[in-house]
Amino acid sequence: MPTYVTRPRLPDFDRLQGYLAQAYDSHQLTNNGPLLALLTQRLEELLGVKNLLLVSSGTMALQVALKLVGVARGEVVTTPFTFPATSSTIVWHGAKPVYADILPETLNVDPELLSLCITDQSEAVLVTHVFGNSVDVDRIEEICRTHNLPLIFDAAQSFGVKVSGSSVLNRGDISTLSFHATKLFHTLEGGALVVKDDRLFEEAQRMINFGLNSTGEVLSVGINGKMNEFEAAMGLAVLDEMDEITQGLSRVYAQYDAELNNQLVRPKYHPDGTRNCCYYPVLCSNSSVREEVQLALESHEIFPRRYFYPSLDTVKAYGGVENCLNSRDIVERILCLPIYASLESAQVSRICRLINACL
Ligand code: T4K
Repeated sequence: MPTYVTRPRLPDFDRLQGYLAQAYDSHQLTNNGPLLALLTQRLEELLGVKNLLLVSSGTMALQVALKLVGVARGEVVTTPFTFPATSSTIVWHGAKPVYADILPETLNVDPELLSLCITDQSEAVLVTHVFGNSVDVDRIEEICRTHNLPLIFDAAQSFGVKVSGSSVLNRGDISTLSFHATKLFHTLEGGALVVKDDRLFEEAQRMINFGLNSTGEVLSVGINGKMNEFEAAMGLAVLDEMDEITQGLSRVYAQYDAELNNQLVRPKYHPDGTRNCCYYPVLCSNSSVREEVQLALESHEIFPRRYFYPSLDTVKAYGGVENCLNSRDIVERILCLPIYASLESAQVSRICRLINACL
């Protein structure tokens, strides 16, 4: 059986059925149903946040976030090393992504380069906590305050991550999350926004429901970005198993740390940040070694992924300037190894042996 980079969690079927039965009984399938309300409450408690709004995907969360802070046709300063959704959302809004290169040690955006990218055309900053490794939140917040720019964090990969003892989702103006099936916590498809400002949060609630208020009046331009009750049911069932999931991920992560050859560089994590162990990225010394490792694993039906590839400053469709040398170097050398809670220790050891033999 092939081993992929991840394996979506399928929660206990009876547990899931218990939640689904509630939707069958109530006939409330979407539009702010009781399962959605319960999931929202449990997530806010677990993550230590307020103003969490569940939506239909991580990409929808980004779309809504940019709209909320008024991004229109100007520039958004962002990172080239992230999943395409981050950049794509900017271009979708008719704005222009301006790429600040990354720090090769952390794979996160370089705050000082980010500061240099700000112009009088800038409308917002949108950066990703890559692989759940928190960016230098203090410095980036300071830069955005100085320039009076809204700050959005793409926290799609940061479920449960803390910085200096509290949730990283509380930083900046808005954080967005992905609850796609491949994430450690998921709702099949889904996502969320965490919005600092109460007024903006109310606007977000309207925005994902066609711009309607509670009495059905159209107050603003909106979209349908809602999560439905079946997705919320899946979220609740996965949430019930969260301890087992995080323990399993930590176990696999620690085993890679212990058994992989130290020639493979691992990113440096935020000094005051926690990790959620959702990804295990390794950096080979050059692209030939990366290719050799990848082929060796694939010949045994083990499929690591080139997250992220390509460097987004090189994507013609996004119209950015190709100036991010660090990011373009990293995308040639990086591989994300398989990691999920049910990945067996024997298979992790096998993966490590195959990789170590290439080095
Ligand atoms: N921002 C960031 C930083 C993100 O990482 C993402 C998403 C987003 C924004 C956007 O959020 P969403 O709109 O997606 O909620 C996957 C996910 O689809 C994507 O959500 C995720 N990031 C990205 C990092 O990974 P692909 O194209 O690599 O997915 P795929 O289908 O190749 O799946 C990876 C492996 O997982 C497969 O090789 C096999 C396994 N798999 C996958 C699925 C879907 C299964 O075994 N079963 C499945 O059902 O993007």
